[in-house]
Amino acid sequence: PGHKERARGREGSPPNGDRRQPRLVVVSNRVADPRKTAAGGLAVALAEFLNNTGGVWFGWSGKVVEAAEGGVAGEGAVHTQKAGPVKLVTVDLSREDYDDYYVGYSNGVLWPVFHYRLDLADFDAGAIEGYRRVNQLFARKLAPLLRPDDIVWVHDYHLIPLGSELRALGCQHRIGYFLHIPLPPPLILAAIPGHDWLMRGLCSYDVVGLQSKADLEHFTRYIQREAHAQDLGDGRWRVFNRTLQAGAYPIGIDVDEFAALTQAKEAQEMYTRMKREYSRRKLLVGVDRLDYSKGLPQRMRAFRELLHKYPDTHKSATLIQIASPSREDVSAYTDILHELESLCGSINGNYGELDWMPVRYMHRTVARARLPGLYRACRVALVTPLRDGMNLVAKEFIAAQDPADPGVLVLSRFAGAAEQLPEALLVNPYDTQGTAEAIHLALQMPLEERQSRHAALLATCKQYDVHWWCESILSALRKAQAQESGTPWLRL
Ligand code: ADQ
Repeated sequence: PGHKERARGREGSPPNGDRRQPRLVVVSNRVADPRKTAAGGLAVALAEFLNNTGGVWFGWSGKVVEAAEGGVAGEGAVHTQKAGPVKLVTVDLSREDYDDYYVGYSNGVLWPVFHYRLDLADFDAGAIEGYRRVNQLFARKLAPLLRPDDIVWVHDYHLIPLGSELRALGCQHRIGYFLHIPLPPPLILAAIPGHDWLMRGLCSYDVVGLQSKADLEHFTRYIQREAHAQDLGDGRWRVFNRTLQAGAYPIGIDVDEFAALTQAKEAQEMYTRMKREYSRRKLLVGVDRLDYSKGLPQRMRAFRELLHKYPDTHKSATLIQIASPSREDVSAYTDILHELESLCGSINGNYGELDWMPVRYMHRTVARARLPGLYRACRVALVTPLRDGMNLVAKEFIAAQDPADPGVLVLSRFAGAAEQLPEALLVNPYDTQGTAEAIHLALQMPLEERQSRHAALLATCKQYDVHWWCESILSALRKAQAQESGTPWLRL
């Protein structure tokens, strides 16, 4: 059966049809219309799941209003829209809330620290208040919409305290949380002023899902050390007078959908165009949001080292680097843009020939339907983040390959995906020489080795696909007992 049927079969009910299934309420910073093709893997996964089960998707509308309606700063207007079986509920943010919650705290503090970049964190005391304010706003707007047996699933670093804010309003629902980015070791977390408040908020959930075993270990070490958590076995912990289930649930992609996209018209056209245009070259590809966690300058230096050390790659190796614009109102992102542009320029200036440009760099997003064609036309993918929760590009590249003549994945050992994908060529992106050598190996890898590595990688991606991920977390949540509330969950 197709994946849609499988998902529906496992859920056991047509959309909205069976009241015995608890309703799912997903909360994330941004929401997407599940009927439209979204750009990212997560939006696609959640959209499909909600499409099959019905439910609510709650989040920020993406709109910043100069003075929120009603005149009270932070009190955003709520919009409700029906999208097939899914109800989309969104809230506007005031300028001040957007600046503090989104730019200041989420992307100025939590993103860098959780990616081990204390040097880039801007610990502005004001921003944490905005972060708390918006989480309270979300809780206030969401709580009245909840039915008693709803299951609530909160996503990502923007909304860590949402669970405790909902509990403070009396919500006794089963509430789960998934962190899409890495969770750093306790000593790095401890650099965040208010880390105890943040982590206590994380412990208000019934299920805490993390991307990797390493992240899970950091979490359990933290709660043991800082909150004397008691290990109840099987991933269950007693902490702050509650019981929670913590687990590593590595996010996957919809392999079937991606493989089908590879055969569709737009991807085929892209593939043919690339093959024709670069018939004499061996293509390497990088597809990333332009973010300092993705290790783009380090990747370019490794590629430059490859050209320097292995003249056999001249006139042949061509790196197509696509970096989509991201968070341009955070200053660290402008710096990385300039550094990358200057490196690409100097590589092309030093090594380029009239008929060969080693780097094709594009600062834009590629339409999702064309991506599989691009991946398939390339011999090597460079997925070399300095730190990454998972990295879905690695899995997309694997899913798009022709198993008879597959490309090679060069993968950073610091991507969450490395735990699951040891058959990739794992590299340390800080090691320019070592990465250059691995790229050279990838370009020269014989067919048989490419095939056997790819087969193993594809099998893992299929086994742990996005449906497995949704199912595992939701089944943990379904099993979670509504907790006896001896003492009410106090507002922290
Ligand atoms: P991201 O940091 O956004 O996600 P990633 O996992 O690579 O990183 O997902 C990016 C998605 O956007 C992929 O589906 C990719 O195809 C697409 N994309 C990226 N650049 C693109 C471009 N230039 N053009 C078109 N599409 C592009 C966060 C965490 C990750 C984690 C995911 C999901 O940082 O570690 O894997 O959430 O949990």
